[in-house]
This record gives sequence, C-alpha cells and structure tokens, in this order.
Amino acid sequence: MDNAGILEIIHAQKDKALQTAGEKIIEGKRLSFEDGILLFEKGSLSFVGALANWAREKKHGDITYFNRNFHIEPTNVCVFSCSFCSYSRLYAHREEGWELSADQMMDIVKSYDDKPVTEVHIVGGVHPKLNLEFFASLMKRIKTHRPELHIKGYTAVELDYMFRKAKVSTQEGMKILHEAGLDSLPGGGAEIFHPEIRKKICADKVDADGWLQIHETAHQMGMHTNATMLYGHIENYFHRIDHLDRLRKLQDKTSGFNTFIPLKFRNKNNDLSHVPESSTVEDMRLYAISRLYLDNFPHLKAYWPMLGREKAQLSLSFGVNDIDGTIDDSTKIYTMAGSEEQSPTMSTEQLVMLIKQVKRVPVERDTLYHVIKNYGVKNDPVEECAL
Ligand code: V47
Ligand code: SF4
Repeated sequence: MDNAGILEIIHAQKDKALQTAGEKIIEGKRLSFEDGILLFEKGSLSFVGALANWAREKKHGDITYFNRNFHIEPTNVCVFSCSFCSYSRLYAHREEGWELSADQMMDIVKSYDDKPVTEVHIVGGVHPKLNLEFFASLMKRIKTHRPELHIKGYTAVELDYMFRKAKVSTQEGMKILHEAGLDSLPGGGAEIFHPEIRKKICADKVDADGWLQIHETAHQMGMHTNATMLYGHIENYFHRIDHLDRLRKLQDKTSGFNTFIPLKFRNKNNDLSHVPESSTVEDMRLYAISRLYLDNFPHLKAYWPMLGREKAQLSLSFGVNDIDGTIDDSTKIYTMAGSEEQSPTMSTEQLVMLIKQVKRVPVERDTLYHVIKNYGVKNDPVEECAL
C-alpha cells in the first residue's frame, strides 16, 4: 500500500488518539509506551493490520524469509517447572523424558550430511548434570564435522544455569561457547519479563535483567540473537508493552537482535491448561502491534510449528516477514503443548508454495539473513499445492 492509501485509512479513523498514533508511524516517529497500550486496547485488526503491513512493506517489500534448519533437543529433563511448559520432566522423573548423549546428537548432525541445511537450532530443558564443558565440547565436535553449519543454541535460561554452575561470569562463559563454535542465541526463555507475571509462571529461572544481560553480552561479542515473548496466558496489555519496551531499549543500545518471535501459548498438558488460548484475531493484532512498536527490529517471525501453517500465511499480512524453516520434525516443544502441527516438517517446495499462495516473495536466507536464493523470479507462476 502506498502512503496515500495508508493516510486515507488513518484519517478515516474516528478515535483521535489512534489517528495521532497512526500519523506518528507514517512520519517515522516512535510510538510511546502509552501508544502501545492504546493500540492494544482500541486498535481494530484492520487498523493495526494496515499500519503493520505498510511498515513491513516499507522495510522488506513482499520478501518473506525462510531457512533450512533442524533442531536438536538434547533433553527435556529440567530443574525448573514453568507452569506453561508441557515438555519438561523433573530429574526425579527422568525415566519419562529423554537425555541424548553427545554421540547421539552427533548422529543427528551427521544424518543431515547430504542435505543443504544451513542452521542447527539447539534448545532443551535445563538438565542438572549437563554442564558448560559438555556443551562446549559438543560445539567443537559439530564445527569439526561441518564447519559451515551455523549453530544457534541455548536460551538465556540454559546459559544462566550453565554459567552459574561452572562459576564463570557471563562474559567468560559466552567466550568459551563462542570460541567452541556457538554462533548465535535463539530467543527463548524470555516469556514475560514483568516480575508480576514472571513470578507466577516461571519464578525460579533467570529474571528479565539476567535474560537481557546475557543477550547484551552476546551482542557485545559480535553475536546476533533473537527475542521471544510467550503471550496469551495470564499477562495483560501492560505486561506485553513492558516486554516489548525492554527489548526495544536494549536494541537501541546494541542493535544485536535480528528477529522478534511472538510465541502463542498452547494449553495442552500443562499447569495452565485451564487458560483458553488466544483467538486468531488477537494473534494477528499482536503481530501487528509488535511490528509497529519494535521499530528497531529488522525481522518479525511467525513460528509455523507453533502457530500452524494457515495462520502463519495470514500473519504475512500483519507485519510478519519470516516464517522460520523446514524444521524436519525435529522439535517436540509445541507438539507436546497441543499445536495442530503434530509432525512439523515442510520441504523447501512447500515453504515456497506457502509463501507464494499469499502473493509474497519467498527468499531462502541463512541465520544472519544473507540471501541464499530468491524464489521471486519474474514470470515464475504461482502454483497451487495442497499443503
Ligand atoms: O522459552 C514453552 C516456549 C520457548 C510453551 O530464536 C511455549 O529462532 C507456547 O524460544 N506454548 C522455546 N510456547 C522455543 C523458542 C524458539 C522457537 C522458535 C524459534 C526460536 C528462535 C526460538 O518455547 C520457551 C517458551 O517460551 N514454550 N512451552 C507452550 N505451552
Ligand atoms: Fe524447563 Fe524451559 Fe520448560 Fe521452563 S520452559 S520447564 S525452563 S524446559
């Protein structure tokens, strides 16, 4: 949509405060904390959606990124018991879970030897017996075997535990892992930063300042990281904007975040199962407002194994410009929490079709958003395919 089109939508807006917020966006001015709350309280899906789509197209046009990746989940044994988690098992019940040895994880890496994947995403529970030395040695083995494979690994929650146990500072611990081969950090473990909610859903794990400090340290060392927000449970609009605001502030300081990934709370098999899941309209409004509030984040990702394929397609009109990767059925976090994607795998062709079906341009990227292949070649017909 061009500027005239979006201005028409803004001027047709009857609520004056919303109109002013819309004008700020078009003029390249930053939304205040109060603007963010206002958009959540009063912004219709069509209003915030049109603005977010305008902002997305201004930054990226129709380009929609994906990558070829797989996950390794070393264990689901965890010292913590977050109330939203369907995946973890306490050490006392570890026979119900899994613990992969370094050799088993290397076998997973080797099983991709003939596949053109560019990223391995390593994330799991916080196992009391797996330590910094173990994971540094795993990094070295992966890099020796396949040096060009980008390792995106360990949430700030896993790192905080690992570093404290090894009695090293964040700087020292991060340096050890980075030198061993860790390339970037995923965005997990952020949940909701505000202590009012954090103490109710994940009281014991690293707090907001600790999470942000780990990411800041990674940024200072030249590593890029992602950020997430687990939404749609017991938080309210204030907590969401507070979360986005803390991320925006750190990004102003470091520019180290690549991508923001809202994670929709799924309510099967966990202690928050009584909380209904958010509606699709709320999901799309959240994507849109995230795009608008996080004006300094280059990318907004819809993680399709959690959201489902059709909603991921829809999100591409509400600010999203990335839908993660092929995954290859290598993650259990969302299948165990009730996602409709019970075996999350998409071939590159399916991802390309998914994006083309909603008239966007698929671009395969690596983890750091270097273009590997642009599938938007002129005259390439948009084919239909049953997904
Ligand atoms: O931190 C756990 C979330 C996260 C549930 O950086 C749940 O590219 C919804 O961070 N419902 C881990 N979410 C996964 C993660 C991630 C995923 C994809 C891409 C990237 C990236 C990072 O999963 C946890 C937590 O917020 N989670 N349980 C649940 N029931
Ligand atoms: Fe453990 Fe992560 Fe699950 Fe919390 S969300 S219980 S830290 S695996």
